[in-house]
Amino acid sequence: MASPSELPELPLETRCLPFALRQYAGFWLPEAVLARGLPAVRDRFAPRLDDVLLASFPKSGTTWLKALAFATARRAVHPPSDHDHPLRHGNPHDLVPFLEFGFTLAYDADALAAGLEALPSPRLLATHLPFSLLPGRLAAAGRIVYVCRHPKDALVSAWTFTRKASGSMGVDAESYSLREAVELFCAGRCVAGPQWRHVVEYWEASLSRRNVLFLRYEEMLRDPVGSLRTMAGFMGCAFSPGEEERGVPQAIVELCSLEKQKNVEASRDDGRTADGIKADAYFRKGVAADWSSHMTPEMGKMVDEAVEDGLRGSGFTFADSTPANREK
Ligand code: PAP
Repeated sequence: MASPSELPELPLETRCLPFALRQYAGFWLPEAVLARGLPAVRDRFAPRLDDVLLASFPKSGTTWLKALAFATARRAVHPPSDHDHPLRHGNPHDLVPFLEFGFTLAYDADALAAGLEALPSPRLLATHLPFSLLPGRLAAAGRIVYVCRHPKDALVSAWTFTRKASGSMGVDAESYSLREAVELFCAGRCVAGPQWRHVVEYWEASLSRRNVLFLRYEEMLRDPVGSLRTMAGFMGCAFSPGEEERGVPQAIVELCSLEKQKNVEASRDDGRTADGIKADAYFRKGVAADWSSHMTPEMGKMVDEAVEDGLRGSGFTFADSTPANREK
């Protein structure tokens, strides 16, 4: 476990905006997360058996997953048709906190730990941490829902987000090119990278543990209601026949749709999340295979080759992400 005194010894990457990264236990993580977030998650956070942890590599569908999980878990108190539903006013990131980023940014870590402790069960929490860096109790206790996305789309989504939101993070990303982002991604030098390793760890965990559900963003786009039913069952709050009859799963999918969410007042114009990040940067196109509108075929090939290399021997394959498959 990295301690602040060891940090200067760890390999450093400063070209991947918006964060300075350090390589730790095989992954590149924001320096600040290693210094404050990860140690606090390990030392100050007490997992519960009924916690639901939403996990992902960045830009893989986290915001959507947070909205769906919140709307599903809290539907008795906040029916999706409710005009005053929290998802009609707030950003999903403010309803489901990131553990490691919360502790990284917390002014008072003790107060944050106490706030998490005071949350009613089942708590909904999120993380971009790799499975192997979750505290043992967190990996073993609770239910983990992981969402995976095709690497080229996650990469393009991260690059566009960085350019749009970096100002609100105090970073100038004007000249950060896609080519540079591609090269760094292929070397695994991106937030929580290598991406393929992040994915394979959770995928393997989902094969051997009943407390890990592995979802794919592309499959969620293809069948949102079916994916939501799977998730609700896994979270221990399956839809009843009566709810199915009343169309509750469809209403939740509608409430959480990209179109609805990007038009929520808090996520429009210059709205910010509680962390101060430009909220509309979390909502863009939300489709599969958009990488082809940004990358040259050569960049696409570079990523494919790096991913193929990284996946060799794992048995894992990503969804088809050729543009021709976009609408299937
Ligand atoms: P995060 O890792 O910073 O939390 P995350 O939500 O995982 O970001 O990824 C953002 C992507 O999810 C964006 O994809 P794009 O750039 O390719 O468009 C965003 O548009 C998409 N997204 C956000 N909300 C939704 C939603 N409700 N439905 C579908 N996709 C969504």
